[in-house]
Amino acid sequence: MKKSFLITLLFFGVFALAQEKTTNYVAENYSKKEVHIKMRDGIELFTSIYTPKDTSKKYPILMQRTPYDCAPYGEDKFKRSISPSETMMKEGYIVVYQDVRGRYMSDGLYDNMRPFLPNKKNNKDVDEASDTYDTIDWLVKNVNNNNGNVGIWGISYPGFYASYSLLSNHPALKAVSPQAAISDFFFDDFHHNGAYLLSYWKVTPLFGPQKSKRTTEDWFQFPNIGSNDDYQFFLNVGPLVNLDKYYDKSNEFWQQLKEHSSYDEFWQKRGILQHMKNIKPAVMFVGGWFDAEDLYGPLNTYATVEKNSKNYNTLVMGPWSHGDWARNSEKQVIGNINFGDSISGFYQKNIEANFFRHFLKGNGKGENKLPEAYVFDTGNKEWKTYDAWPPKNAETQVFYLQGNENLSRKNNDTGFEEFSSDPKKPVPYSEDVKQQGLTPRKYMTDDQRFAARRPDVLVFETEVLNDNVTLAGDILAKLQVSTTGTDADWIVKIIDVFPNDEPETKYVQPNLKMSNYHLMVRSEVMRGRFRNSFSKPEPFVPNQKTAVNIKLQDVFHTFKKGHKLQIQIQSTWFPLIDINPQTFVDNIFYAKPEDFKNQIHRVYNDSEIEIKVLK
Ligand code: PG9
Repeated sequence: MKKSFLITLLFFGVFALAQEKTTNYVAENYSKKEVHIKMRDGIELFTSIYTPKDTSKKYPILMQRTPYDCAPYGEDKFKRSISPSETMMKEGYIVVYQDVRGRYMSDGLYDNMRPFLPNKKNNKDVDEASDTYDTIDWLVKNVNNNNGNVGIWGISYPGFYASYSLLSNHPALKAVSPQAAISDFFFDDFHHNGAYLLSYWKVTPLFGPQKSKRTTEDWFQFPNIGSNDDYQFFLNVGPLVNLDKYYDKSNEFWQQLKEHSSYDEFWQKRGILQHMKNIKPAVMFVGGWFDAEDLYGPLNTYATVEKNSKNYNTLVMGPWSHGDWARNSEKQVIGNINFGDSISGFYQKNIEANFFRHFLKGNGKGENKLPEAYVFDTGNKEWKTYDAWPPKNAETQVFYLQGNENLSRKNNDTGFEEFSSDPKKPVPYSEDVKQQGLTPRKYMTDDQRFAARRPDVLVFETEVLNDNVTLAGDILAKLQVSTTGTDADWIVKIIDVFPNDEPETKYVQPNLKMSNYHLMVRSEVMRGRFRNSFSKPEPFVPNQKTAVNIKLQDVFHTFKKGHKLQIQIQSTWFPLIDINPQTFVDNIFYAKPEDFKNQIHRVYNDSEIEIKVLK
């Protein structure tokens, strides 16, 4: 099996396989051309163009720009499915796929999250926006039977290029759907609030070495760690620098990750949010409430465009993990939880196809009856629509982390809870011994009982709820902490505790029961050194009470009557993220074995959890 197909399979799950049945449809109904389009600096980008054989009408162009190949290559070989969905494939569009600069059959050098150049001076000043402009310009002038309107969509890294396309300012670009769109690698994918995602280490080669020529084959190798026990492998490795033996200097990305451990100019100039203003095309951001890879991106890019632009800008958030909405699964199951039937199909037919049809084939005036926010309540398991996100009637409420594991609206206790945090026995992020793919996925809805029963995880819980409580929007953990050390990570988990009589289902893994299931609804880490600034890390003063604020990404979840709301606080989360030595060092990637020290951490009872509750 071709490695890039394996990569697609890993990132987008069975989606690629499940399309077997539509293999003939594309070949029977579309013709295919492959071209190398010359950019303004002379570099040529490989572009694959699928055009409906029915030439009785003109079609808009739908494009995806990707770092993950445009396979199969060859004008006589056809993708199993094209377009964002089967619905749109059968409706008929001219569908275009392009290898971005420096990838596979395109020329030039790759630059991870290539920085946008706002003030281009000449044709040598190129970026993904200029490449998109030059590509669109060539397509509308050279592809037969197009109606002059262009749409762009993409999931994940292709989602980043979709967001980026909004900066091209080509007049033919009318509708863009960035989906699970990366916005900034310091907060999406490879880092969360400065903590390095060790769980991504195996995938580093994907963006590591530069290719030397046009190729339809992968030019990188994933490491063989010789073990299926991720926790033990990474614990045995110890300090991150010991991983160097797997990646040589040609793996540029591994060197960049090690050299830029703070939010320095390297990462800052690669973030796209700073440029998301005065956007003209219609935009529909899509994401999954349980997307382990890119949750920060869609939510924050949508909010930034909403704040800085007057264009048609909408949000769809479903009960999905990474890319689920593009699959044809009848049941929407993530780990142990089934969120319902035909959820992706509903989205594809009634939301996504409507968006593109209206702006690329219709009058494009925005009267397509789609709401500002189409969001799925992951507790009640139902779609809701709002004219704003977060909803205008969401009210801020505060809970306090009180004594006796009490999560209370009252702040009576003036003490603290404390635990010993041992780098040699970090809290596992999952009970699963091996991560299922090259990137984390299932843990987002995993049961958290295993953690609640550890002495190095603090638990705070409400009484059994007398009424439903619907959280809608972000969550702010305003922790008051101290440590005997000079650095520490702080992880906050929001958990829906099911009642003991919760009905069992066939989806729950054999060693678990739905009775008393501790469903993780949201989680986030703050690497404590970055509590005041992501670019200027600061040590803790030992034993000094210190504020650490952690914003957890939005949720839309009803905690039902009979359930409990639980908060867990811990300082290791392994090997999802790397281990903080708990001694302040310049760069954790170069920490030495003697820096890793057991420390006593305290969480004071006046710490607050600020939630947004739907009235
Ligand atoms: N955002 C996803 C990813 C990026 C980089 C490495 C691994 C995964 C994605 O593009 O699927």
